[in-house]
Amino acid sequence: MKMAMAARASLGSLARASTSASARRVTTRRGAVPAWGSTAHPGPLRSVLGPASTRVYSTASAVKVERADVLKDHPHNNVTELIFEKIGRKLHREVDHPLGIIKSKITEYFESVHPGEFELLDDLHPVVTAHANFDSVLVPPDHVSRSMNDTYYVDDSTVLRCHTSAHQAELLAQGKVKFLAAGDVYRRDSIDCTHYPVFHQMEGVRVFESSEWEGSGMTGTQYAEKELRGELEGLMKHLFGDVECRWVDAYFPFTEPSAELEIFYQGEWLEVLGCGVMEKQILETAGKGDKEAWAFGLGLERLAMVLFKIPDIRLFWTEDKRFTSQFKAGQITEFKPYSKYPPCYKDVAFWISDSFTENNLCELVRGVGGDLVEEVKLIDEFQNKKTGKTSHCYRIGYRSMDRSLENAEIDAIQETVREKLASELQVELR
Ligand code: FA5
Ligand code: MG
Repeated sequence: MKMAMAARASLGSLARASTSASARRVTTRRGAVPAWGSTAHPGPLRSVLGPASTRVYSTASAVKVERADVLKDHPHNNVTELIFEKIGRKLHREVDHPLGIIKSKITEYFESVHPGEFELLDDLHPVVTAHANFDSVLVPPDHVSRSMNDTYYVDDSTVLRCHTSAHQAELLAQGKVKFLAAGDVYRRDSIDCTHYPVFHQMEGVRVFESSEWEGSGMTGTQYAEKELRGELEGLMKHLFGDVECRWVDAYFPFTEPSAELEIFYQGEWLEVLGCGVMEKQILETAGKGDKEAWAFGLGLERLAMVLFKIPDIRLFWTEDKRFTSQFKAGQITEFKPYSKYPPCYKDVAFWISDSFTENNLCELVRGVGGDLVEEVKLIDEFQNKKTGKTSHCYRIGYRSMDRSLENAEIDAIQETVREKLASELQVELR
């Protein structure tokens, strides 16, 4: 897991490519907070909100994404049919869906700590300019996350947002100083039970006036950092009670200092959010150069998996009643697996081409097998000394959440995968 997370930072994450898990410094364990700031959240939290039905967060959805908005005939368009089908599902806006429930829980927390102050935006358009997605949050021109290998491009200057941070600058410029922005985000990424090319994030931003840190004996940055850490630890307590979590040093182009929070789940550390003190330049551009701010971006699926004990990220997308009927607005209940159908594994080995990437392989496999694809894992790799060619062997795990798979069905899928590997990724099958 630690290794896998390090690899991920170089693939899809907005963190710096060179950040390796082993090189990161763990600063906090179990809510005790030594290095990344120093105080705990003030006291236990009292929910000031009534039952879920009295809350007013969700409004009618206005945003509608048309097929022609994203599946364009442009040489750099890499949006797939499968991705298009997911746009517009807006799982985070369904009050009885685990993602909607957790979104409400988080909103409720900020409402309890800052009554009436945080605004929730959860219907922002997922198709954004590359400028908003990258430049507005200072992502360098050569950053790996800008590549077509990592991001879904509609055309050269338009992308499916790969993080909710794409909205930071715009919302700040509108004059907002305390807000939460939740939405679906899109990334070409590896395939396993905690990664999916479409997932949901919630962004939080809080801007401070100089009068708030003056007299604290701290710089604005120190003050914002301390507040941020306290708020997020308070949030973890609000969501999980006594969960084991730790701070890990991180890098994001838009924050300094930066950190990630991990939660211990199913025997492994799971990264649930990234955060930090906003880079001054972003505030300056929004006409707020004399202020400080913190920002965080958390993965709603990751938190929901821990909270509801949902073992596979694909389950969030199922419309199977045995899943959807288990959850009710305002209630955190443990997921009861309704079946566990056996997986079916198929291996494929090939000599890679110069342009081969694992993300392209995952996209191709998912394009053929859809949500039956549970995992794509490199199980063997070697180089032929004479030819200099590199061989990869991948094990593809297929499993349905809802039914038993027929061997013939998977054989047919695998055969198509093999054909496409040769024709589309130009690899040499072995
Ligand atoms: C970001 O996206 C930053 N924008 C977060 C941020 C915001 C940092 C504001 C600082 C200030 P990152 O790429 O690490 O960072 O993703 C944030 C979270 O999204 C992760 O911690 C994880 O919970 C979730 N996540 C990332 N990739 C996936 C994926 N493929 N599937 C599911 N969840 C994911
Ligand atoms: Mg990260």
